[in-house]
Amino acid sequence: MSLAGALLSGDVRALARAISLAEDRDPQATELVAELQPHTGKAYLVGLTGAPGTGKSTLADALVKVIRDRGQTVGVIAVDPSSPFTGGAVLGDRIRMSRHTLDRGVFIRSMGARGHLGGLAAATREAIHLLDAYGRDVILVETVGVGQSELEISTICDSVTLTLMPESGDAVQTIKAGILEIADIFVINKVDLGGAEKTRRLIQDAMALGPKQAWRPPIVMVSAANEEGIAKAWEAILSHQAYLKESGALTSRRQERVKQEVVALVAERAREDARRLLDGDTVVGRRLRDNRNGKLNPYTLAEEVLGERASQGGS
Ligand SMILES: Nc1nc2c(ncn2[C@@H]2O[C@H](COP(=O)(O)OP(=O)(O)O)[C@@H](O)[C@H]2O)c(=O)[nH]1
Ligand SMILES: [Mg+2]
Repeated sequence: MSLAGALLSGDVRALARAISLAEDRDPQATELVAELQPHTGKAYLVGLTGAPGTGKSTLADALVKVIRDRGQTVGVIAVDPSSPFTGGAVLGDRIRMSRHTLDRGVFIRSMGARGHLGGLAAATREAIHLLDAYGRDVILVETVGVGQSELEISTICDSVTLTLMPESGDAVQTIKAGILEIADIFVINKVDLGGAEKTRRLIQDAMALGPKQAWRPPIVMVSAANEEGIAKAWEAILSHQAYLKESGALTSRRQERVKQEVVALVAERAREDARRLLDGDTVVGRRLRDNRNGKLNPYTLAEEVLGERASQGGS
């Protein structure tokens, strides 16, 4: 059976293999995703963001239980740019998540960059499509919790939670960094440690200063490790989903996502073409290598690459 056929029939090894191809940025993965496209669009995508250590993995684990109790299947992708099988945090995740290993309704995978820096977002997108085609009802995407990935995640997912913890200063940092805007739901974790109320007020005050929005992100207080408040957190995500559907924002969000994805795919292809043209036996490649005095203008060369690429029919 083809890999696509096996994946659609529910073969979990086919799914794992396909995700590995995506991780390796193997063109086969992109072809596979394109082939599976008609089978996607059914999963609900939830992004879990927040600084490292705030409890995203613990929250993911607790959410998996709630989602499974409600009879839905779930896939978890933990995005970690370091190698997928090194690093204490990821190891910790795997031990924690191991309570779900016998449940066929749960699939958990951490995604590494595998040396393809910059390819992680593309690999993550492909993994999401693969899990979607595989038939998962819900896909949780845990980010590594720094910078760019936080902003990208909001374009990849339908609903985004931002996890904060009390007294860590990360709430203040988050507000300063302008990351507040990506949150559809705020999750204040580790309420068992105390000080959560202060964090809640910080967030509330910061939101009051911001522009009025049709969706007011709720603030949910949880203790993920003690599995307290998790059902409430899931309810908040579901209310956001209902809001997106009723307001039509789900359609526009997904359109925006397709647009971003097209831009990313075109950029990835163009980057490869540029390297190939510059490394190859081409006019522009020779000009680059013949350059002895270091006076070549990269802007001019870029124009030449684009021109040469167009004259070759674009690929
Ligand atoms: N006290 C307390 N600790 C928690 C809670 N949730 C998670 N932790 C701990 O916080 C640490 C970081 O959690 P983790 O889920 O790995 O955070 P991540 O880096 O955001 O994925 C771990 O040691 C967890 O056991 C909680 O509700 N209360
Ligand atoms: Mg984690």
